Amino acid sequence: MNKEILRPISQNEIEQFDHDGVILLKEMFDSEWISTLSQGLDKNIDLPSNRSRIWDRDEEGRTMFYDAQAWPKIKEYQNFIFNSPAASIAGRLMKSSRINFYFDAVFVRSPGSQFATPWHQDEPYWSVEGYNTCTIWMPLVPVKRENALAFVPGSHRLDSTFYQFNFGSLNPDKIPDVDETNFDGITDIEFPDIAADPEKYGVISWDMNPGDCIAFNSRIMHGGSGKLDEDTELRVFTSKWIGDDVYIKFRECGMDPDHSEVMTKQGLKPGDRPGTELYPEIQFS
Ligand SMILES: O=C(O)CCC(=O)C(=O)O
Repeated sequence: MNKEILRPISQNEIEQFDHDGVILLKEMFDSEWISTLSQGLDKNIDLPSNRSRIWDRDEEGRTMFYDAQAWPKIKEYQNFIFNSPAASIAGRLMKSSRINFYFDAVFVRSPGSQFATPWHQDEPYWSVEGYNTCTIWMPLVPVKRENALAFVPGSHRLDSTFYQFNFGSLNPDKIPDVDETNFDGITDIEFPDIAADPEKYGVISWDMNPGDCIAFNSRIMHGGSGKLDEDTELRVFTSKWIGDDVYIKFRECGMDPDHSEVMTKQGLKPGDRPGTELYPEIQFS
């Protein structure tokens, strides 16, 4: 499997990532990485972490499974984090001198799931703050443009603090103690209704095959993935990377996934650069 990046990231791509906050990169991971992650995902579904839950279960029994920070128990994910070109892709796009792995998250929809991910930004939920962040979103099966994650280019540069959706409310099985957020008192700026008028917001998404990835800044508005055809599933692995200007921040509105407990156990505190074996610095070229 390819350890090195398959082709250079161009200056244009670096500028596009900075300007738009999102970029599609075709054919960056070979088929061995896709089968490694697919095996890891099967294990992950059998061995969910304590952050895992079903986000949606409809009357036909179709589901949307979510998990995050499962990598410490899944050796296939560890292999990907330490040995795949993902770190180089993220590091080069962010123009960072050093990068750390932040966490993994998976989004698995069974065939025909009509669940669409609510529109949101990621950074307001995270236990860190900074501009230099990069999520690598990888479908492990083909996905059509209308079912893939969609983005509002440039929205990572908006100054406003928007009221974000509480993902903790996606809990049909009533799992106790899930991470919740509540932006009451933080902001009263409503999150724009992007789904109602995607053209107005210049929404973009792409047809993708396994091996392709989307890299995006955690401040960008994104959502809308899902609404699958009856015979189509969607299995997505994401890895979240942090660059030079990112530091730990614990938020009054709550965090999702809330890392404050595990960070504190590692001896990390607000203002620290994430590190330790839970947020390993990865060398990249
Ligand atoms: O794939 C999805 O449905 C959601 C992905 C997402 O919101 C994320 O990775 O931040």
